[in-house]
Amino acid sequence: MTENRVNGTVSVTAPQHSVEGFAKEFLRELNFGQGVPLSRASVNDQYLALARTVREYLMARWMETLRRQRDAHAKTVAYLSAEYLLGRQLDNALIATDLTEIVEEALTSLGIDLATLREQEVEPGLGNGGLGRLAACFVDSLATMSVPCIGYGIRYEYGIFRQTFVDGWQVEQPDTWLSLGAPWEFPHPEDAVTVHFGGSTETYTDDDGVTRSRWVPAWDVLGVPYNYMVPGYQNGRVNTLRLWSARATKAFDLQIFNSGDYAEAVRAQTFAENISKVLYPEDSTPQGKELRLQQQYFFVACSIRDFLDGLPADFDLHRLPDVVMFQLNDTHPVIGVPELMRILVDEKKIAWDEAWAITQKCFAYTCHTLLPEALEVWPVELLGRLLPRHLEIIYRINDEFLAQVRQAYPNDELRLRRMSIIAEHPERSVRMAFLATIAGAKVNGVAALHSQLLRDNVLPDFSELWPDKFTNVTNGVTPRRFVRLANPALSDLITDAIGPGWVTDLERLREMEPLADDAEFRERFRAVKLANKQRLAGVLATRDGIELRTDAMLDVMVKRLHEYKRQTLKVLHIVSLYERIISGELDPASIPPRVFAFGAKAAPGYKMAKQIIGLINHVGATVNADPRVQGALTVVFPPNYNVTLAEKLIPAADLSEQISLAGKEASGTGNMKFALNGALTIGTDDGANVEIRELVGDDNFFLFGLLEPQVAEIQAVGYDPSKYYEENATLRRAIDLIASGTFSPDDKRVFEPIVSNLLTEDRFLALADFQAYLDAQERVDVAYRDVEGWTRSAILNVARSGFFSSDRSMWDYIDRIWHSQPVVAR
Ligand code: HBZ
Repeated sequence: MTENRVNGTVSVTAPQHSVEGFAKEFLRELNFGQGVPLSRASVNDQYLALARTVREYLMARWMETLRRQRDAHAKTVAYLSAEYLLGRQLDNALIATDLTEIVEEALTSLGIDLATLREQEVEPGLGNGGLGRLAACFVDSLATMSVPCIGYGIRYEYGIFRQTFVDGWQVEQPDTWLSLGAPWEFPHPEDAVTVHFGGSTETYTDDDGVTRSRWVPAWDVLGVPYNYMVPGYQNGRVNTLRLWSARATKAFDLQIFNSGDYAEAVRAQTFAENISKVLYPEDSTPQGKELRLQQQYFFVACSIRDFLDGLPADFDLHRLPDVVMFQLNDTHPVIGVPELMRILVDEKKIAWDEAWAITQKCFAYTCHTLLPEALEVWPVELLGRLLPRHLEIIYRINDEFLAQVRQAYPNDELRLRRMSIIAEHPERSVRMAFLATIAGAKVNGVAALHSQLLRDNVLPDFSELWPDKFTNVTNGVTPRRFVRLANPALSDLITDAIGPGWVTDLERLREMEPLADDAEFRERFRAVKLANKQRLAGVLATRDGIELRTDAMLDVMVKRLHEYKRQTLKVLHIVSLYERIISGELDPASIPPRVFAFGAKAAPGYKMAKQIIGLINHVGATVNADPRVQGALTVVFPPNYNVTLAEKLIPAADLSEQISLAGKEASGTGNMKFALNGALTIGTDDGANVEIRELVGDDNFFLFGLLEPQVAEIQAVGYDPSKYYEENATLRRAIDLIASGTFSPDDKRVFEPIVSNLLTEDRFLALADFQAYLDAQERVDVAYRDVEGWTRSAILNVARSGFFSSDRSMWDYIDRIWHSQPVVAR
C-alpha cells in the first residue's frame, strides 16, 4: 500500500491490479505479516496472507466511502441486529473487487492453489438462521447501493455450534471460528465504550429546582469494537459492520488486583467477557436468560453511544431523526428504546416529551415471527435488577401510552390490559414487541402474508389504533453471494444470454424468459445443473464421505429444524415411498430416482427437534442400505449445514421443499435462493412462497396443503390427527412402519415420542396435509419425467425471481421506512 498526500490529508491508494503486483503484495504479507517464507508457509499462513492482501485492495475504498458519507451529512441506517450470519469473507471480497482471476494466476505462479486456501476459511457463524442471514444480505445490498449503513452487532467468540452426528443423533461441538486467526477484523480498543449494569435509581433536584431521576449503576463492562468491511459489488464502496466484544473495565480489575485477590480479579474479568462469549442457539423460543438480556443491552448501548459520539460536538439532538434510523432486527435490540430515552432525558437534559418525539422517529421495528412463543418478554424482576432506570422509563412510556388508549377507547379495561407493555401473567413481564411497536415509526413484517397476519393476529389492537404504522417489506437475498458467487456456471450462462449488469439489477433476469423456449439454451441450462451436482458430489465426498449420485432428482430441504417447518412431513413422504416399494405396491422403476437431501440444526434444548434429526438419519440408513429400493430412493443428511454448504447445495437442487404449515413461516429466504438457482418449489401457501408462486406462475410451482384460513378453521373446531391416521391407509402404513421399530432395531421404541405426538397432538397439522403433499409429489414425478418441460419451468423460475433481490427489499425499506438516500460520487 502506498500513501499519497492530497490537500494536506493522507489517504491510501489501492495496490496495483496486476498479477505481478498481487504476487508481490502477497509475498510481502506472508513474509512480514505472517513471518514465514513461502517455503515454510502452512496452508493457514497462506490463507491469512491472502486474506490480508485482498483486504488491502478494499482499504482505500473503505476510507473514501466513510469520508464521502461524512461530507454528505447523509442519513445513516444503523442496523441493530444480535446476529449476522455472514458466510465466508474471502470469496465475497474477491468478487466485489473483481480480483478472482488475478489472484488465481498470481497464486498459481507461486505454486499455490486458490481453491485450497478458500477451504481454509472458517465462516463466521454469528447467527442462527434466516434472521441472521437476512441481516448479512441487507448490509451487502446497502453497500452495493451506496447507501450509508452501519451494521451493529455482537462479536461472539463462539458462533452457532458445529453439528456432528453420533449414531445419527445430533451432538454439538463448540464453534472455534477465531482459533486460526481472524484476518477480516479490525479491533479498535481505543474506541471502547463503557456499559453499565445493575444498581438502583435515585431522585435528585437539579440546578433549576426540577426533581429528576438518575441511574446509579453497580458494575460495568467495556465494549471493544471490531470493524469488518462490507464491500459493495464492484462499485468502489465499502460500508462497515461493527461488532462489539466485552472486556472487563480497567477500574474493575485494578481495584481487585490492588486488594491482592488475583483469583477474584481474573474471575471478574471472565464474568465481563462472558457477555460476548457465545451465541444463543435458540432461534424461536427465547429462554429469558439473564446473560441474554446482558448481551442485548450490551451491544445496543455500545452502538447507540458509538453513533452519538460520531456526531459533531455541537450537533442538535433534535435533529437526530435527520441523520439516523435505528432499524430493530426483531425485538432483540428493543432495549435501545429506553436507552436512547435515558441518554436524551437524563444525560442531555432534553424534556421528556421532546425526547420521546425524537425517539419515535429514530426507531423502526421488523418482526420476523408469528409463533406466540417466539415473542420476547422479560420478567420485570430481572429487567429491574439489571437495568433499573430503563424499567422506570418503560413504565412511564407505558403510562403515557395507556392514557392515549384510554382516550381513544374510553371504558375499555380489557383493551388496556391487552395492550399494556407490562403483562401480568404468568408473571409480571415486559412485552418487547409492544414496546417496539409503540416506539417505532414503522412496524413491518417480512412477506405480504406475514405482514397481514401480524396486523390481524399478533398486534391487532395496535394496527387498529395506528393503521398507518404498519407496512410490509418482503425479504430478499443477495444475488452476489447466492447467484454470482455460489453459482458461477449459471452466472456465466446468464451473462452470455442477457449481458452483464443483472447482478445489481436483478429484474433484468426477465430478459431470459424467451430463452425458456430455446432448446439449445435449455440444454446448456441442464449442463449447468449437472455440473453443480457434480461439484456438490465432490464436496460431500471430501467433507462427509457421502456418495451422491448425480443422475437423480435432487430434492432438498435445508433450514433450521422446527416442528412448524414440518421436516416430519418430508420423512413421512420418504417412509411412505419406502413402505410401498418393500410391500410390492410400488415398482421402484416406475418413479424417477430421487436423492432426498436434508440440512438442519436443532436448538440443543429442543428435544422433539433432536428426535426428528435422529429419525431422518435412521430412516436414511435403512433406506440407503436396502437393495429392494434399488437406488430409487437415497437419503443424505450432511451434518453442520451452514452458509458455506448452502452455496454448494442450492445451485445443485432440482426441487425445493418449502412445506411449513400455512401461517407459520414468516417469509423464508431459502425458498428465494432455490428459485433463483433454478429449482422448482413444492410448497404451501405460506410466507414468501405466496409471492414466489404468483411471480413464477402456477405451472412452475407445486402448491399443496391447507390455506391459512382453513388451518384457523380446523383449529377452531378442534383438530384430531388420529382421524387422518384411521382414514388414510397409506399414512397409517407409514406411521406404523416407524412405530414398528424398523428404523431403530436396537431400540424399537425410540421414535415412540414422535409417533404419539403425531397421533395425539400434531400441532402443525402434518397429518392433515399428508395426502395433499403426496399428490403434489406425484405431480412432481410426472413433471420431472418431462425433461424439456421441467427445464423450461426451471428457467422461468430464474427469470421471474428478480423481485427477490435484497436490493429491492432495501429500496422498499428506504421508500416506506427510512427515507434515506444513496451517497453518489461527487
Ligand atoms: O427470519 C426467520 C423466520 O423464521 C423466517 O421465516 C424469515 O424468513 C427470516 C428472515 O426474516 N426467523 C429467524 O430466523 N429467527 C431467529 O433466528 C431467531 C433467533 C433468536 C431468537 C428468535 C428468533 O431469540
